[in-house]
Amino acid sequence: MKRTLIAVLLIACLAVPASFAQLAVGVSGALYSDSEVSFKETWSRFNEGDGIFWGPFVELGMGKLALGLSMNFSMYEEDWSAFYGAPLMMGFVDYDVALYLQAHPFGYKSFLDPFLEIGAGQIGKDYADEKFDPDPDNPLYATNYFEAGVGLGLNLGSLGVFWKMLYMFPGDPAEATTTMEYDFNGDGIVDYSEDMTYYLAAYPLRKLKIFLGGKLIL
Ligand SMILES: [Ca+2]
Ligand SMILES: [Ca+2]
Repeated sequence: MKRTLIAVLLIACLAVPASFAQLAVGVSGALYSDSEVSFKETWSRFNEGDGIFWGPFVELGMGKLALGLSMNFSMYEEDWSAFYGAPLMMGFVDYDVALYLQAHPFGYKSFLDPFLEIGAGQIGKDYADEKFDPDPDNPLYATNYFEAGVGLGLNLGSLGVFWKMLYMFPGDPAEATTTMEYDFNGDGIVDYSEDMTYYLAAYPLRKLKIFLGGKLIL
């Protein structure tokens, strides 16, 4: 989640001097696919609600540019009864965090608002409950990616809705850091510790993600 922290700081730094900028907050749902999905099919999959990642986003509109940070999540349970030897449903969360830049040729608040977007993010999976998580500092699977695509928004004053479709491309493998502790003489006191960095198992990256969302321009 270091990436998320950097993204938040970046937006905060940019927000301070940009007094002409417009801050927007909103909620979006994302669906993932390996082939292009029509608007009609997108709408029906959102209505079924299956496999949609929901979450908040914040955007900073600056004339014809906007900088955004989105976080989308999907919570679900897996049946671990066979593995555990007793009935057990284990909760997991899949997440997708992205930092992106948009170009709005008609302006960020225009009524008809087509836009282009590029960005970078991480998608991954972890235990939903830290209590059961053997490694709370790191996800189970994660994949870094780049994204690029198009969108269309409709804005009525301070309220807006939008659709966007982004292609995702794999980036550098996601790293995790964990502290290894060694007690050489078995007296219960750690004699040596070091941070170990390793690559996480990859989260399967789909070709496309399609968003529907709404925002409030503050
Ligand atoms: Ca974890
Ligand atoms: Ca020792």
